[in-house]
Amino acid sequence: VHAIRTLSDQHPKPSHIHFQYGTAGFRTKGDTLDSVMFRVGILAGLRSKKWDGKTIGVMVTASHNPEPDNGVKLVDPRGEMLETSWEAHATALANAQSTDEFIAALDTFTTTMKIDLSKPAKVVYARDTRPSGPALVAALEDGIKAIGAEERDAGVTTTPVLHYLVRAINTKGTKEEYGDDSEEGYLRKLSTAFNKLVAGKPSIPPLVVDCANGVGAKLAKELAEYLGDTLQLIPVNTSTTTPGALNNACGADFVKTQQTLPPSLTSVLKPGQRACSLDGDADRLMYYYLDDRGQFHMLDGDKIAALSAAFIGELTKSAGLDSQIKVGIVQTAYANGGSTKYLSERLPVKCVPTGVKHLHHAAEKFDVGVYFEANGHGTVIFSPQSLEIISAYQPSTPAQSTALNHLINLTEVINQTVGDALSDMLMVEAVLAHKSYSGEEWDSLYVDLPNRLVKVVVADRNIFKTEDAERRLVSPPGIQAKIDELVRRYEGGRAFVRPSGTEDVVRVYAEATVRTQADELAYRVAGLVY
Ligand code: 16G
Ligand code: ZN
Repeated sequence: VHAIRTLSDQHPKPSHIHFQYGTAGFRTKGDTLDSVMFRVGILAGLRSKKWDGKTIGVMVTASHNPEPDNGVKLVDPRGEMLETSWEAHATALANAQSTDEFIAALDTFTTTMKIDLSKPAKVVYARDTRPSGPALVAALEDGIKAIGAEERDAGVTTTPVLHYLVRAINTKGTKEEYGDDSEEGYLRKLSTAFNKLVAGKPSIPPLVVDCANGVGAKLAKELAEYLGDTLQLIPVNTSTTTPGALNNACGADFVKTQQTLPPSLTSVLKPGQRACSLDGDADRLMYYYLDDRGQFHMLDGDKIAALSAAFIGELTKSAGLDSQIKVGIVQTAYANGGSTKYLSERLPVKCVPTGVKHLHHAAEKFDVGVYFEANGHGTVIFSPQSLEIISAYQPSTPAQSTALNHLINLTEVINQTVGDALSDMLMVEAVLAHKSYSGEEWDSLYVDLPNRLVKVVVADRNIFKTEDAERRLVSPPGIQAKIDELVRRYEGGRAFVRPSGTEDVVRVYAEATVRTQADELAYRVAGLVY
């Protein structure tokens, strides 16, 4: 307690701020997060003790948000996001005003959670390229020190690498070993599986990778070396030290929200060529291509889900495993209606509230769960049982054997802990190579309905409550009936309103068969909540 008290005094909580551990952990202006980092260090240590000394991860990043923002989130022992019930504890600890209050809150917490303080604790942490990162990591280290946990600094790396490391460390030497617990181990695992997947396929055209001027640039360059000639990566927007460059007019979020090519790529990308954008911490991926006339076409998370789910379904069938391994899809309300229609005609589709934890948990209920948010965050997870079935399976024909090997390599190329832009990119390229698809052919799996997303600043977003996976508003009363009434007037109309989990706004989404109608519907629904 003495160490905690002394160090806590050095990391005072700013008096005017209320912190909240939300869908993306704590996230706000980087220069207000010092006390939060210190306390998260302690919390990570306690979480590790609760898990009997298993390694807990801490990622310092604000992802696609502007450069001055920063944030922090915890990673559980299997490389997954922090268990939901601890989010409220994190929030409570972060908001204790004085050192005395903080220590009292810690005391209550460890007692009610029955945390045995004599247990060992291990924490591994990493940060993205934000300028506020080093100081925040120093505060985090003070917290880790204060609770007496063993620390491992994974340096500057992507969010998915940190998730990978946590799983790799905790499975080391077990029969579930996930890979070597290093960045090299990660790169080797992904590239080896990818090279096997595309061996013998026609050569893949070079791929432009927009790195959002973030940490993905470092990993993309390293990955390029591991891939060698199999897939030539052309990383662009790699200025990780230029002030203000991060996520600015580039990156996955820019592409998704603006539905346009990053201006920095206009001179790089040629008609017919495809490219992809990562976000600031490389856990989101957006694809796009220019058609022969130079027209931009976006291939978002829904398109990635459609492409990969179909391929995995075909492989399980060719391997003779389709009766034992069922593929399912998880989406959110933001999934384009075109994708939901296409997918639900082929596979079971579940809709859940926004945020990776919801998608991930729903995906775990399938043998193979393919989950993607439209914004490009997602992955594919194989249940432990299906992994066992796959590894024990004896194919009876050469064709079955080939399909089985592809399936095994896919499980290795995919980072199953969390959405991972580089891993997803390799999965997409492998599928495209197998199907001999161009961007255009991939795009034509189904047609996206025109859609519009608007944000509305309201006095209090907390009065907005939703149901049915955020597709309907229950509060304030009366609004949903008016939305229904509006939607009926538009062909192919669909619209919903939900409070943002990361910004102090309410979001409105609308789609319709015709572009102008989607826009009009969005603005009229926005008018209802304003
Ligand atoms: C967070 C979520 C992301 C979601 C977004 C929605 C994680 C790791 N990230 O960034 O999945 O799409 O929030 O933001 O869960 P919103 O609530 O502001 O619309
Ligand atoms: Zn991100």
